[in-house]
Amino acid sequence: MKKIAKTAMVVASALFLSCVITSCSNNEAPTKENSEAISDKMEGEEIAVLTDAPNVPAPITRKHPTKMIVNLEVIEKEMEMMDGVKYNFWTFGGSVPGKFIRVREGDFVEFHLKNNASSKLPHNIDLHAVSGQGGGAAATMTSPGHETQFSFTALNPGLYIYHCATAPVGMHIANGMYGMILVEPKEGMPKVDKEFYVCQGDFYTKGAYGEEGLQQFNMEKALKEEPDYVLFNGKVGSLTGEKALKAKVGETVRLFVGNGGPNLVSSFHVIGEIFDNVYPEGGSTLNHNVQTTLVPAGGSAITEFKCDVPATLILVDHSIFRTFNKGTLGMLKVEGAENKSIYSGQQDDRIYQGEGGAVQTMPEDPSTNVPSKPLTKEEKMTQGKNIFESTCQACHQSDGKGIPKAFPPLASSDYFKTDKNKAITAVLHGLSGKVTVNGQTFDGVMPKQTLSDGQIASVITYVLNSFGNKGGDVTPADVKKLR
Ligand code: HEC
Ligand SMILES: [Cu+2]
Repeated sequence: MKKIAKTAMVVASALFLSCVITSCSNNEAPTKENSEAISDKMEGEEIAVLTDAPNVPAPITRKHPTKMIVNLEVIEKEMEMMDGVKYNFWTFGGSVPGKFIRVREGDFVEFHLKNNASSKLPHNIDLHAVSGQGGGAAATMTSPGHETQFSFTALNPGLYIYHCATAPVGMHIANGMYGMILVEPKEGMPKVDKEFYVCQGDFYTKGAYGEEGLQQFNMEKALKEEPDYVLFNGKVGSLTGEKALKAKVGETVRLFVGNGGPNLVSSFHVIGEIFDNVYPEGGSTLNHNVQTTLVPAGGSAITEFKCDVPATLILVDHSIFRTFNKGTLGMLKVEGAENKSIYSGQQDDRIYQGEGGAVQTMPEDPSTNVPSKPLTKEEKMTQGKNIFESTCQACHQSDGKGIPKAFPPLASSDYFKTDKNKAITAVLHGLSGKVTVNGQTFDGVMPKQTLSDGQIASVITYVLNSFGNKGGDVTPADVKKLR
C-alpha cells in the first residue's frame, strides 16, 4: 500500500522536478482536445485567499497564470505567547506567523500592504519570492493608516518566507513579523490528503520562560541569540491538545515548514515518522527518506509523509532543549486501525542485567525486588536521594521547585500533602492531564517510572522528608497496594 502511494508521489514529484529543470516549454494555449494543457497566457484576475496557520489555502488547479491581488494588513496587537504570558506582537494579518499566501508560478501579483491605523510604527514587507529591490521592501514602507502597492511576477516556484524589513529589522521579526508565500510550480504539486502550515520563530522576553504578565522584548538576549521561547506558530501549545493537527491512517500529509528566525536554525523532525519526501530549503530538489531536515532562519522546507499507523506524532525542533523547555512542540494525531506488522507496541518488559548479561524473565511485579531485610528510614533517605538525583531531578529540579508551566514543584507541594498515596501513584503509574499544585495549573505528562516497590518507597520517603514537605514514611508494602 505504502509503496504504491509513495511511488505515485515520487513519480509525480519527479515529473514536477524534470519540468522545473527543463523549464517545460509548454506554451500552447488550452485547446478542445487538450483542455488540461499548461498555458503561459495570463488570464483573468483573482483575490488571493489568505489563511492563518496551521491552515493553507486550497491547491491551485488553474493551468494558466493570472493576476493575483493580495491584501495583507499589518496589525500590532497583544496576544498570548503562552497561557498567562502576554506579548505585544506585530503581525501580518493578526496572527503569528502571518497569513499564508498561495500563488502559481508565472502569476502577476498585485500586492497591497496596509498598516492598521492603530499601529505605532511604519512597516514594510520583503517577500523572498520577489526578484526586485528589497524583495518589495523598498516599495512598501507603510505608515500607520496607509496602504502601499507594488507588483511582481512570481518567477521561481518554491516555498518562501516573507518578513518585515523595517529597521531595526531583527526586532520587527522577533516581534512576529514573518509569514510564508508558496509559489506552486505551473504543473501543480502532487496531490496529498492534508496540508498544514507550521512556522517556527524565536522570542526574547524580559522575564524568563513562563514568567506571567505582559513581557517586553529584550534586545540583549536577542543579540546573544539566547531566546526564552522557541515556538511553532507563535504560542506554546499552538499545536497540542485540542489544537493538535489531525490525520487518518493511510492519508498523506504535506507540511509547509518555515522558520522566521530571527536567529535560530531549526532541526525539524517529526517523532514517530520518516519524511518520504522533502523539498530541502523549499526548493525544487526532491530528497527521500529523511529523518530531520534543516530549516534555516529566513528559509523553509516542504516535507511529505504517509501516516502508516495510529500514533500521536510529535513535531519538534530536534535541538531538543528547545522542545521540552522553550516551546517547539506540536502534535499530529493519527487515528485509524493498527498495523502490528509495522509497529507492534511493547511486546515485553523484562529485567536486563548488564553485568552478568543474563536476561531474567520479568517479574511482572517488581515488588519481588524488595530486599529481604527492610531498610531503615535512614537507608531509605540515602537510596531515595540517589534515585531522586538520577531520575526525578531532571524535571523537578535539584531544589524540588520544578519549572513554572512545565514541571510542578515537589517542594511544599499541596498536591500530596494530605495523601502520600497521590505521590506514590504519580511515580507508579505516571501522571497526565491538568493538575493544580500550590495554585499553579500544569498540563504535562509525567511518564511512569520503572522502579521497584522498594525504590519507590525510598524516593517518596525522601521527597516527603525534603524540600519543606511535612515528613512521613513509605514502605514497599504501601507501594505494592497501589501497583
Ligand atoms: C520527564 C519529566 C519527569 C520526571 C523524570 C518525573 N516527573 Fe514527576 N511530574 C512531571 C510532570 C510533567 C508532572 C505533572 C503532570 C501533569 O501535569 O499531569 C509531574 C507530577 C508529579 C507529582 C504530582 C504533582 C506534584 O508536584 O506534587 C509528583 C508527586 C511527582 N511528579 C513526583 C516525581 C518523582 C518522585 C519522580 C522521580 C521518581 C518524578 N516525579 C519524575 C514530570 C516528571
Ligand atoms: Cu515591521
